[in-house]
Amino acid sequence: MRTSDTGAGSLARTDPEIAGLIEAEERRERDKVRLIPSENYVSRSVLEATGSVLTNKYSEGYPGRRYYEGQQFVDQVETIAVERAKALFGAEHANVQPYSGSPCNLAVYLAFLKPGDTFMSMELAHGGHLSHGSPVSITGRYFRPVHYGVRRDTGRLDYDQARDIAKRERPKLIWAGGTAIPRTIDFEAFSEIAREAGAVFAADVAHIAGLIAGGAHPSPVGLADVVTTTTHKTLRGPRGAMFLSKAEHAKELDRSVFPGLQGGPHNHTTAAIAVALKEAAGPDFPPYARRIVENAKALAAALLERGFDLVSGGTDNHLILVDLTAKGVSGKVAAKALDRAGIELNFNTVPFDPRKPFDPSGIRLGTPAVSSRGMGAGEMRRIAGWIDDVVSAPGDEDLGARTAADVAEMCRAFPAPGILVNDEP
Ligand code: DSN
Repeated sequence: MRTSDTGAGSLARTDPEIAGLIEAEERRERDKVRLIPSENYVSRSVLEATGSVLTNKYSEGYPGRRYYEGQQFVDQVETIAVERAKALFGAEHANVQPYSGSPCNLAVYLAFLKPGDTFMSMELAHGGHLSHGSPVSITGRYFRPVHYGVRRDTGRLDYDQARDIAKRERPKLIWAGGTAIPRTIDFEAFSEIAREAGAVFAADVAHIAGLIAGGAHPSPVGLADVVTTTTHKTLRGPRGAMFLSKAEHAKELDRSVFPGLQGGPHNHTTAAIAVALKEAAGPDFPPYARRIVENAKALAAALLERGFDLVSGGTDNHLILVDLTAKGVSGKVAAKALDRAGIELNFNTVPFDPRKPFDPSGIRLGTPAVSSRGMGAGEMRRIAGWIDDVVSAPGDEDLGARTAADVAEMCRAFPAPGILVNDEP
């Protein structure tokens, strides 16, 4: 017998308000060109695992060493996820329990540093991440960050500066990676800098993990002592995180995640990570990773043709950072106008930005989600044209509405993975 909260469509019956909002979000994701470089579309299989009964289960500890009974299936799920992560990235050790990217990075600090210790990372305003020592993050308050950045003349990462700072400051830990880096990261160079400084080398590959898995970006695995990543960006899994490490650091890092920072892992997320890792090991994944980069290059070229100023002059990966100063419009004004026009991206600081982070000079965009829909170079050129039109007249509401309709029309030809809602008769 069915009760009121079981069976297909139960959410629509028990909580139509939330069900309606989820359906509205599905339509929004279906009808928009989504260019936020840290976002994507997961498969229906990943969504199913995320929405499973595994959310009911507590399992503090690690497979075979839990503090609660009833782990017959959860242990298998986590072991499969760990083994798939190790195999996909060629790592000696993996841990899939961190709740998300910042807690995962915090585990690295807990394993290797004491409060007040010095570490080195990329300056947030140059493309780093909050958890790499921003003054508003616990990582900047409890430890002592020193930062490298990009060169003013090229917009590219300044490895000489990083080496000089490492020699001078002798950080205990060095981070490579960030959230707004449009160029290939030279992990060999960072490994050498860390070795010279006697520092632990940590690579945060959250943005590019899917490119690495698909062979479209060099891997730091084997060079770095620990590699952290979220699982929901280019890797196209659920919201979560994991780290990969050398075997010698496994114990300390595992202990930092549990019991150091977390209680029970989110087993529904672990299962979905396992599913995503299986997808990432499949034959469709390398072409998807290559398409992301090809699309980013096509979009960058079309924006350059239209006079946009791209930080570093272009892109090698999934991400484009545009400095709108010469266009006479702020990043925030442009991002909001583009969102009304059906093109979703985010405002972003650019290196040496004279404006404040909440209304900076740039916009950040990327191609993971549009590539997951199967869009290609022709669509990238259309998107660049729409961006140009809207950024040139951000206050023109008719233009915004017309563009949004054109965007939705184009999107209809490219079904979004995981999205079931369909208004077609
Ligand atoms: N918030 C993520 C991004 O958008 O890059 C990083 O954590």
